[in-house]
Amino acid sequence: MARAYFSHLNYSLGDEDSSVELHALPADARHVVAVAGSGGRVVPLLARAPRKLTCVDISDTQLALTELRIAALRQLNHAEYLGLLGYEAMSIQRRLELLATLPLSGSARTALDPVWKAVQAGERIVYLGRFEGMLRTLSRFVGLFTGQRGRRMFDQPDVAGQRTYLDGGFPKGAWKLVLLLMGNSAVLNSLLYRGDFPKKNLPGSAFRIYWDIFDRLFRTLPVRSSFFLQLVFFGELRYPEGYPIECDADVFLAAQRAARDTDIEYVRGDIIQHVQEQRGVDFVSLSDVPSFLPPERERDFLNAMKPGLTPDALVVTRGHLRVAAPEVQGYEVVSDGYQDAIARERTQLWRIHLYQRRS
Ligand SMILES: C[S@+](CC[C@H](N)C(=O)[O-])C[C@H]1O[C@@H](n2cnc3c(N)ncnc32)[C@H](O)[C@@H]1O
Repeated sequence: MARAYFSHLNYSLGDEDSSVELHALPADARHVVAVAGSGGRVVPLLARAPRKLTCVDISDTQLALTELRIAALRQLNHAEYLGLLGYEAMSIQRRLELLATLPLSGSARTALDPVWKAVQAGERIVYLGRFEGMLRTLSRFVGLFTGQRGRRMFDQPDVAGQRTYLDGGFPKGAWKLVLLLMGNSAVLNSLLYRGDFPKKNLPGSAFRIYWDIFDRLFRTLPVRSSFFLQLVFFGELRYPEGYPIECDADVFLAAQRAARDTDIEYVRGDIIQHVQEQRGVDFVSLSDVPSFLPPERERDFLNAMKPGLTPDALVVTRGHLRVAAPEVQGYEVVSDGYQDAIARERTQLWRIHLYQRRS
């Protein structure tokens, strides 16, 4: 396991649109177990009011940031939540006042000390992670290479306009250079993973995979609606219609109501092992954890979790350049039933799979 990589604040906003997991999660779930990450991928799940939510991560810092988000969700109104996290403008003074009111565990407070300092220095929480820093660096290259003609994609009136612009004014040659850079895993490695990048197993070059991802985004989704595209082109979020789903007012309010009743636990450790030790888990959101597991575990993680799951539990996985192909005995692969939600996912970075336990 890539311990060194995962021991700092790696994600503060992330690169997943959790609308797929939210769509797949039934309203009557008893126990949801989810990889914490920044917490932004977990908060929306509360909108379905599960009886219990366990946030699991091998990183104290990621768990602490998740605890902060959930404390903020319980305590703050929507505008305060967006301001505190840095989606919207807010004075440093006000952010510090709000932070001071949040009831956090001692360990979360300690782990988040650097976050406090960054907020004091005027930084925004959602951009503090290493991954978000990497995207900001990338956006500078994108700006350098594609300039105003690249950003003009965001001025197109609709998806049809984007398609016309893509085949007309968009600087395709410069864009190709950017993707060659992005597709070069040595560059990504040094920027983000410091050598712990999971080994790609999808067929085709990384360049081709990125080319297809962005082509799909430009041709099928309003570009302003994708926080990922905004980060790539501007290094920050400029259009609220593309904020991640935790910011959606309806999702926020439903999650807030539930957060006050749901039994929420934070567990440091391996999520596969944690599920295995439970009984009655009916939904597992694994993100791309399987891609980081040792080969044998990557193959048998579905088997390993069986003792912890209810007879029809749902497991959701994501894979980027590396996609796990687990043994599925005792499960039905139900991904096809979710293709519409997967096609609407606003980053398009992921191969998303859903497995339903069948006994
Ligand atoms: C794999 S997820 C991906 C993050 C994501 N793309 C996002 O948008 O936030 C990253 C989180 O998984 C955690 N992690 C990695 N392997 C894990 C494991 N075996 N069990 C629990 N958490 C794990 C990491 O510490 C990190 O916070």
